[in-house]
Amino acid sequence: MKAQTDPSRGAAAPLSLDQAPAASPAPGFADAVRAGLARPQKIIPARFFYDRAGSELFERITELPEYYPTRTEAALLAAHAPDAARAAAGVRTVVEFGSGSSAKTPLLLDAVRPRTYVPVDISAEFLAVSAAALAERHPGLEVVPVAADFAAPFALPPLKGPVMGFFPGSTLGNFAHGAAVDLLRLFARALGGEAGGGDAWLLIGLDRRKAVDVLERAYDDAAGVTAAFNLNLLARVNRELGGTVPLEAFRHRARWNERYGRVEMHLEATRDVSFDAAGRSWRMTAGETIHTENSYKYSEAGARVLALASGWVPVAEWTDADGLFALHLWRADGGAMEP
Ligand code: AVJ
Repeated sequence: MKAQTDPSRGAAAPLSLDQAPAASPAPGFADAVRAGLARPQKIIPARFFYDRAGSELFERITELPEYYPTRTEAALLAAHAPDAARAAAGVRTVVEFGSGSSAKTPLLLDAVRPRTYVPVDISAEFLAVSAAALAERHPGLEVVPVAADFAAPFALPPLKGPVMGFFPGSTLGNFAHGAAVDLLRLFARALGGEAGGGDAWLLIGLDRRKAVDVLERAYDDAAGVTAAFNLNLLARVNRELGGTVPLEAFRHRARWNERYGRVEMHLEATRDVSFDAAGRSWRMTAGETIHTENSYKYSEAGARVLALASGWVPVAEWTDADGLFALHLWRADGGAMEP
């Protein structure tokens, strides 16, 4: 890895994404790109969207007129966090998975008033900033940040129950159904709810199925922010993996896949291209795509099956007037033996 030594670089005019300076690769990124680009349908996993530029672009997505999930979920939380707090009475600890900037957390903490808040996030930087802000806003609240990838088995500090997990943002939508069940089982175990006889709850936000044009517009906005978010993945390959991907030869695609019940994002080659990345040479033909994200959508019935298949019992569901998004309250089923 070459160090950046030219001091004029940081002061230069804003760099376009593909000219940005080299950066050290995120753990697992090179392996994921090597494996993903070698497949017949090329893929790069969605979790690599979120470098600094990608996280900033995602923040802009959440403010777009077409991207309804964030503001709809925030309104649902404002309206129904007190209902969730009443249903799950006596919660002492709230654990948030993938807390990120924790923008929605105060709405929940104000209603539940736990003693301890445990934000779990892969970004230690995000964690430190948001943990400090929350501690200030909620005097007396014990904040115990955990820097971990919530999608891999991770250790939590000993938790005082009852515990409520909080998983907003329809983040679960990025996981295929089997992986979603695995993750939800992991949450049940981590929160002490499965077979441990503990009392555990999960408040989870899931985007709903709806008209295809509404879904596709939410992932292909008029201002092109989602396109920039998707293309940043290739810019990141260039920055971190010595890539020579010609960004102008790719276009953003978002399309609903009815069979799987998901919005897919792809990066489509607009001409035959060849480039280097992660120590290999790659070729793509015009029209070929790299699949970069799945965003699964759940009907009410679909969400119920998901819960019951993964160790949780649906207790309540709150949705907006247009049925765009839903907040679900589930309770761990305690591992009771069934005949
Ligand atoms: C953060 C995974 C919930 O799937 O809607 C937004 C990410 N991708 N626009 C989603 C995303 C494109 C978002 N999640």
